[in-house]
Amino acid sequence: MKREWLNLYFVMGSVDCNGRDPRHVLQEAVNGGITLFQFREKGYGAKVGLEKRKLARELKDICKGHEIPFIVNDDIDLAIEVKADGVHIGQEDTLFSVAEDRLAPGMIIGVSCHTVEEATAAVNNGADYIGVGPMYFTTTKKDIREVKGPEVIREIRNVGLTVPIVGIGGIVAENALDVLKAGADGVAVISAISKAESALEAAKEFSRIHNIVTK
Ligand code: TZP
Ligand code: MG
Repeated sequence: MKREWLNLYFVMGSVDCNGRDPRHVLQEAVNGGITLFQFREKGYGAKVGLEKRKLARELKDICKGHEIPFIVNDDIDLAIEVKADGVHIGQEDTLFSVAEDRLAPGMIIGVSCHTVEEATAAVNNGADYIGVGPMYFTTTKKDIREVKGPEVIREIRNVGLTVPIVGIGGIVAENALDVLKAGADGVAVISAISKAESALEAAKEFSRIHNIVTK
């Protein structure tokens, strides 16, 4: 797992695209400079079964052409089937040990964390990266935990954890720098790219913001 893959982590499913074709939205985001993609097909109207698998393969092909790793949210069977580069699991999803046992060696496992304790546990389990959030209020995920802001990331860094971290939840161009300054390697974004008038321009703007901290 390369830390730089977290620079601009685009997370998306078909319901996040305001009725637009998710393949088109992903292609634009790729052209705009995203560095990692997570297929998160969740919520009202989400595709299931064969349709979900078909879309996963199509989105994976778009990533593959640009050497962007393809991560599947929670669905271990799908990740194995499409030979994804990894999975992302939440605290209420598949247990880390179960995911690890089932996945091919070398596959990335990312874990959602909300506290220093959860982050420490995820690192001890061997998580390749952690997603910390929600940083800010969001309506994209219905069952969000308490909003704590970038401060949680600072706390996680202050106890000495060097694990790759991405902040998630309500991140827009205007607050992304605060998340990075708190110690995140990058930002994970759904709606600020998927629902932007131009996913291309939105992704470009986030890439530009990340460049500010790495320069
Ligand atoms: N996990 C915590 S907040 C969130 C997830 C998946 C949703 C992020 O979506 P958005 O639109 O970037 O706020
Ligand atoms: Mg980074």
